[in-house]
Amino acid sequence: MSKKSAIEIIKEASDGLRGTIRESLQDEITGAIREDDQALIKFHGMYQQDDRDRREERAAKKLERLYSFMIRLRLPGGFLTPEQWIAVHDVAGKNATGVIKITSRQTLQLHGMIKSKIKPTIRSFNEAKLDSIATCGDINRNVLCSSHPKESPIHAEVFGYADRISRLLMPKTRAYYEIWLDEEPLLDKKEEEDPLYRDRYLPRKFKIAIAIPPNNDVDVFANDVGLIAVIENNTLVGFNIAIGGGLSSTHGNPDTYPRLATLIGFVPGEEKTLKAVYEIATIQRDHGNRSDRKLARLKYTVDRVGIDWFKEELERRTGFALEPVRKTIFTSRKDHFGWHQNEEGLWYYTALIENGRVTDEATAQVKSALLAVAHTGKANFRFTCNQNVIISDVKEADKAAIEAILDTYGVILLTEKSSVTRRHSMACVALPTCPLALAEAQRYLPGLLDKIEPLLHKHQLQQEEIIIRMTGCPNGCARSYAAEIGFVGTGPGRYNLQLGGDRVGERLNKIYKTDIAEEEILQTLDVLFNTFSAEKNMGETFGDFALRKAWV
Ligand code: SRM
Ligand code: SF4
Repeated sequence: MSKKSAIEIIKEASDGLRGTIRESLQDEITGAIREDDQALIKFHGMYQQDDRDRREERAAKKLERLYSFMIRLRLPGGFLTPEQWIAVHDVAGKNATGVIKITSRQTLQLHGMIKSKIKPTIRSFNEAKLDSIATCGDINRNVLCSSHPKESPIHAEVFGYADRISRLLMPKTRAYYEIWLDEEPLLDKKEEEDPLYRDRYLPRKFKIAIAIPPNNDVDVFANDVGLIAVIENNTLVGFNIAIGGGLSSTHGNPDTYPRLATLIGFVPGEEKTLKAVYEIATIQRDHGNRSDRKLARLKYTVDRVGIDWFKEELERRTGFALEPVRKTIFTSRKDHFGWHQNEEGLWYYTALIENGRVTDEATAQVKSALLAVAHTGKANFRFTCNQNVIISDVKEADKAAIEAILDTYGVILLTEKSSVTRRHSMACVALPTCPLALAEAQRYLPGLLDKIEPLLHKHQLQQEEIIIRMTGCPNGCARSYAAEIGFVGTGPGRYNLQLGGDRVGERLNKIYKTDIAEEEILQTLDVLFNTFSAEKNMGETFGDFALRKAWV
C-alpha cells in the first residue's frame, strides 16, 4: 500500500479536527499558528496567509512574515438576509481589511484577520446565524445553486436542496463549537462519531453544484458532483448527476489536468438524490488517492476506476439503479444584470461587483450601497458564481427606494456602463494574499480589460458576450479553463493564453500561447478579434470559432 500523505496523518491524529489549535491561538510570540494546525483550521473555514507585498520589507527588517487569516462563510446557494449582511459588513470593518470578497463559489471571504480576531469574528458570525464550517479542507464545501429566482418557478424548491445537501455532508465533530464558541466538550465522544468522514475525512476537497437549466451559471461540470435539475411540466422530477469535474492542473505535471464532470444518470425524488450524493462521497472516501494529493480529487478516482465501475459501485451502495440521463439544455452561463421580476412578482437587481470585491471606490461606493440597502430591511442578498450580487426579493412597493440607493452610490451606473466583456469576466484573488499565486489576477484584470475593450470596439465586437477569466496560477479558482479566453498565470506578469472553451461550460479551452506578457497578449487578441469579426458565422461564439479555425 502507498504511503499516506502528511495531511492524512495530521487529520487522523487531530482528535476530531481539534489538534493544538487552542494552544496555537494562545501563543503570543508569533502571528502564525502551528504547522499542523494550519491544515486543520481549513476544516473550520480559515486559511493562514501572509501579505506577500510585504515579504521583502519584513525580511530585511528580520521580522516574521505579516501573518493573517482569511475566513470563508458557508452559504449554501449563496443567500444572506439583510441582518446578516450588516453583521458581515461590521465584522469586515472591525476585524478584517474591510473589503468583502464575493467568491466564485457564491460565498463571502474576509481577509487580513490577525490571530486574536478569529474568535471574535466567529462569535459575531454565530450571533448572526452564520458559520464557516467545512468551507475549506478535505470535505464537502459550500454547495452551489443557480442564483437567480427568475430562472424558474421551482427555483425555491431546487435552492432548498443546496441547504439539505450541505447539512447532510457536514462533519459531526463539535470541534468548531468548542474551540471558537467555548462549548463544553462532549462527555461521550461517541456522540460525534462520523459515519461519513470517520477520522480521515475525504482524500481531498469535494465540491457540489446544482444547476437549473437553461442557465449554467454555477458551472456545474466543474464540480466533483453536478446535479442538473430536470423540470417537466413545471415540476421538479429529479436530477441528472454528473461526476468527476475539477479545473485545476499543475504546470509541468502531465498527470494533472482539468476535467469536466461526466453525466452518469438520472435520479428521481429527494430521498434518492441525497442518497446518491452521499454514496458518491463514500466511494471517493474509500477509493480516492490518499498518498498523492495532486491526484486525490474525485476526477482522478473516476478516471482510475472507470465510469462503469463507479456507476455499478454507486448502484450497489445506494441499492437502486440510475435511470438514463434525461434531456436538459443549457443556453447560457451568465448573470442577468439589472432589474428582473420572478413569477411571484418580486424584483431582483443584479449588480456588477468587479471580481467580487465589495468596497467603496471613487466610481461607485458598492459597499456603502449594500449597507444602505440592508438597513432598509427590504431586500435579501444572493451571490452569484460569477462573483456578483443580486439584491433580492424586493416588493414592487419597495423597488423605487432600493433603486434610489443603488443610484445614489453609483452602482447602477457602474453596472450599466461597464462593457459586456467586463460584466462577463472574472478573476481569482491571487496576490497579495494567495500563497499559490504566480501572477496577479483580480488586481490586474480590470486594467487589462481597459486595453482589451478598445480592441473589441475596433473590430465591432463590443456586444459579444465573450467570457474572459483570469487566474494567478493553474489551480483555476476563477474557472479560467472553462472560459472562451482564459489567462492562467505562469510567473510575474506572464500568462498562458487559453482558447476554445464554449459559452455554456460544456467544453474546456486549451493552450494557444504559453507564458506571454501584456504586449503579446494584446497583439495576439487584436489579430484573433480581426479574424473573428471578419469570418464568424451568424450567432457563432468566439469559443466555437476558435475551435472551427483550429486555433487550438
Ligand atoms: Fe480556489 C486554493 C481562492 C474557487 C481550485 N483557492 C485556493 C486558496 C485557498 C489558496 C490556498 O490553498 O492557500 C485561494 C485563497 C486565495 C485568497 O487569498 O483568498 C483560493 N478559490 C479561491 C476563491 C476565493 C477565488 C475567487 O477569487 O473567487 C474561490 C473560493 C471558492 C469558495 O467560496 O469556496 C475559489 N478554487 C475555486 C475553484 C472554482 C470552483 O470551485 O468553482 C477552483 C477550481 C475548481 C476545482 O476545485 O477544481 C479552485 N483552489 C483550487 C485549487 C486546486 C484544487 C485541485 O484540485 O488541485 C487550490 C489549491 C489546492 O487545493 O491545493 C485552491
Ligand atoms: Fe490563488 Fe491560484 Fe486560486 Fe488564483 S487560481 S486564488 S492564484 S490558488
